[in-house]
Amino acid sequence: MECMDPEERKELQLERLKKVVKLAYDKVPFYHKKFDEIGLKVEDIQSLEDIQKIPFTTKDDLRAAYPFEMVAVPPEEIEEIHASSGTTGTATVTCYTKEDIDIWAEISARAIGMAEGEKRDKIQNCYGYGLFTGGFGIDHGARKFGAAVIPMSSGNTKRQLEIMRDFKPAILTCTPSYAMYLGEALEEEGYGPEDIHLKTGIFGAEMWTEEMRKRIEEKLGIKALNIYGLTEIIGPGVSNECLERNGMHIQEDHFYPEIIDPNTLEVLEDGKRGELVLTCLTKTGMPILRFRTRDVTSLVHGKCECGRTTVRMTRITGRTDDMMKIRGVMVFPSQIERGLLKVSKASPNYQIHVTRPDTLDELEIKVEITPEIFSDEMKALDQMKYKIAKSISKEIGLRVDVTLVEPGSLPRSEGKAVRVIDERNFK
Ligand code: DLL
Repeated sequence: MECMDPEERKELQLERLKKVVKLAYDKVPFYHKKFDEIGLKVEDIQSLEDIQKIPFTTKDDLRAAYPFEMVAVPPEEIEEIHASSGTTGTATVTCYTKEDIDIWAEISARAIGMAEGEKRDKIQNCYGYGLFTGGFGIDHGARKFGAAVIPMSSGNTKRQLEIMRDFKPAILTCTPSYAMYLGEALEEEGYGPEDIHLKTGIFGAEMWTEEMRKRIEEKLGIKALNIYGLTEIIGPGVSNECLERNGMHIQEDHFYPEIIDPNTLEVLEDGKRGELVLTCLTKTGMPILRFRTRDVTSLVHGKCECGRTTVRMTRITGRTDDMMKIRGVMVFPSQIERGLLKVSKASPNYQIHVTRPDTLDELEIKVEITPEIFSDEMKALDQMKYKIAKSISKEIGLRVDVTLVEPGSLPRSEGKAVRVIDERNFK
């Protein structure tokens, strides 16, 4: 599949697209209504280009369908359920049939194959096991591949390092920031790459950079590969880098990618950067057509040195909405504002700063103090700071640092306020 003639693959994609469009129209009221509203018939999809006639699906559509309204099969056919890492009220749910799990296992196994996996290998899987798709996605893939999975889940770094030295895993799977942290912790314990046996790492679920890749590779003595995926589509493995580390191969027999201009919503020509839109061609539990991922990337066609013919997507450099992923948790600025303004007398003039001083994300909220409080004593200021931090943490589920700044000191804007300064530099 990965090396097949691209023209033949297109035929397969079209055949699968027609089938999934019919399933979505017949079984999911949301799609039925959307098609009827614009007079679109299932038979109108006769070529891959016809996909552009289909309306987009957004995260809000999926939220509105919470929890199971997008499901296309009877409940007894659902085998596994996952949800996005959104905090209160923002989760999107994905339901998998047995066949969907097989597809997920297959693409995740391909990711392991791309990472030089061999059947005798052990995989230390430090993605979280739970509603998050990371842990189970890699787990399903490792089993399908025939490698041994060490289901560590995230956290407990000391134990992770012990297992890494004693069990001698060949492949590490976790977020890039945790890989970096593990590398540093290994060094602090007085060990180096020569004391472990890793050859590759499959890292994703958050934005990272080439600089970060170099540092991880040095610290752990491995080749670090990028893996992309999202709950709404399936989970990790929608695309993955091969050893060439030259873009992530999209598993095109299962997912049809398009790049759109997020403003005009026009499909862009090959090579242009824009928002990735994905259609699941084979998933039946919850068929998803033209999902706006909000992730910014570009597509690269043509054969890769590795021999695979699947289209590659370049590193994600940003999002077209305001969602931030901080320490793996989805955070919207609106949640921060809500938390801030729940505190009486807190000023609505604020700015969100996200940094990654070392390996972990830090979140700082700068809040202007109102003139009344400004003249107050230190104790009152400290209390204000504490209340704001607590209220925001409650809203987003993450610890935040609050800095109170002088009234009028934050920049004002005549158009949209610049609320978020993300200094993590993913470009
Ligand atoms: O993060 C699935 C996953 C697990 C991918 C393990 C890779 C490894 P969600 O929690 O639904 O699913 O978050 C999906 O995370 O839309 C991107 O914004 C971001 N993301 C995922 N992979 C990458 C990556 C999982 N390699 C959202 N580079 C996506 C940049 C990524 N961003």
